[in-house]
Amino acid sequence: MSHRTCPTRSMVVRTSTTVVAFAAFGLLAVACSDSKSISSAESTTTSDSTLVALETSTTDTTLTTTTTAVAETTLVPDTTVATTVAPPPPPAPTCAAATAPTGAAISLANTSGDWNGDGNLDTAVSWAEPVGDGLDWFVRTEIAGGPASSVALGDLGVGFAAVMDAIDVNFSLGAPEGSNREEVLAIVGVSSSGYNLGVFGVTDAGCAFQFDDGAGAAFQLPTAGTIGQLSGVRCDGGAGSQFLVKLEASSVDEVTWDTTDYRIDRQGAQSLVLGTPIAGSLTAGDPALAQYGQATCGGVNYLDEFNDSGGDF
Ligand SMILES: [Ca+2]
Ligand SMILES: [Ca+2]
Repeated sequence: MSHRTCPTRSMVVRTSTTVVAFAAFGLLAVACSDSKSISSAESTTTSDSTLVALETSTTDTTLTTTTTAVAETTLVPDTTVATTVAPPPPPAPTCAAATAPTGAAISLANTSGDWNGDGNLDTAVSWAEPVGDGLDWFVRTEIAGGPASSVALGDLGVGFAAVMDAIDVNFSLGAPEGSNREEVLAIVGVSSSGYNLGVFGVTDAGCAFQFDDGAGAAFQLPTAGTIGQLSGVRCDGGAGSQFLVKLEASSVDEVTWDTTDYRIDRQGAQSLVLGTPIAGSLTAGDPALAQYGQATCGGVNYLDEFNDSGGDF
């Protein structure tokens, strides 16, 4: 009768899994073939242990696969966030005035330099617009990829305006990127013995301005020569700096000249002021005397009122 228990146990195994059924069937077959020497209780115990082990293994594999699928699904939203389009750049700043030469403009002069310190060359232009019997003069800067803006100089009488070149009134090696900006050196008027020079720059927004003297008037550098009186300007620098020096010389006998040098310092954003005067003396014929009646920078002699008094522009 003992062999009748075998089919019943086999049906229970098939309700679990196919794999378990085959394994269990094998075990049961062994148990049945030798049913006379092995009790049914021993056979059942062996089969149950095998079933538990196989079912546990199958369950673990299924859980692992499910966990992996969930992790992959979670990555999708992250990828979508990373491809979000960047916001548009802010609009270019606008300047208070941006007068441009009209078809009637005369006396145009041009120069170039890096006015905003971004490494790209910018331009500047000066001109006059006929107004009635007079002329209105302008200086305009144009930043490459930035704004254009103008400074109105008004009616300069018998004088005129003309941009000449790029200079730097306050270069400093190692200064923060973008803060070393070139400035515009320009004639902004004339005198009985020469010219008056002005300096223009641009603001952080790229808008043009004329440097003042720190006391409400436009900063002007006369370059002139007359009997017993010379005035000029030169660039100077050293140890990674660059600045302008205002020059004056006077003589009562045209033999011995008293000289005065003023370093020009930038004060605040838009002012140029004279530093402590340095006095000296030169004798007529000394080559160093000539620069006191000239505007020179970087080896370029822009105006020479020492050798060519009376105007050479
Ligand atoms: Ca530039
Ligand atoms: Ca500068």
